[in-house]
Amino acid sequence: MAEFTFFFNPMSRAQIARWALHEVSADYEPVLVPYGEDKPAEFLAANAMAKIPTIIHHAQGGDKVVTECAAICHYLAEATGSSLLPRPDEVADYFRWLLFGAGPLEQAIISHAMGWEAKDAQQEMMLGFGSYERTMDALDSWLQGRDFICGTRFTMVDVYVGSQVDWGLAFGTMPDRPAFQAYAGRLRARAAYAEAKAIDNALIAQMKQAAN
Ligand SMILES: N[C@@H](CCC(=O)N[C@@H](CS)C(=O)NCC(=O)O)C(=O)O
Repeated sequence: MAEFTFFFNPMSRAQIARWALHEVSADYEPVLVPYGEDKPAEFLAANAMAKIPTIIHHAQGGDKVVTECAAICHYLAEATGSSLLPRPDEVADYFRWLLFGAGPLEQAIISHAMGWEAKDAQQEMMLGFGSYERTMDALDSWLQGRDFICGTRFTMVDVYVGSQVDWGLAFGTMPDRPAFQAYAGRLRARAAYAEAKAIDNALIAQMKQAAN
């Protein structure tokens, strides 16, 4: 049995988890979860939200289920003792932006794409991301003069935050700014990014062909 079971669909956020799996050279068994009714029972038992990605780590002490892309990325680095874990001087930036990515950034991007925004200053104050513009400006200014979230070194937080930027630029849900483009360019040069993308893109092509 592989060390990790990976429930995924190539047309989903599971691409983030696959990139993380490849960054840590994980031994994993992919299990395709179709959209619609026919979801594997093992998947539904593992994740009551029925959301992908979901992983099961067949660890020595027993199976561990991990959901949420940000948690999966960090967990994989921890479980494999990866060099992509933050060093002591990177911990603050690493967790600050990992949680920023899973909270304000994701919510700002999705809300903006759905056409939802705060109606007034009172609502903006209550929204964790404030506004789309504030969120974009905060990330943009952080990336000025930095190669990666923690500075010069690529760490696992870049898989998560970087995926949001990569997807945001690809789908036009994030503004096309020089700091975002430069960051995405550095991420796309990673061997593990290319490996994971090639697998998902091939599967997407197969699925499209089968649907025609
Ligand atoms: N907060 C979750 C979101 C996962 C999510 O929404 N996945 C979508 C695909 S991108 C999904 O499983 N949709 C199927 C459904 O909701 O039934 C994460 O970060 O992993």
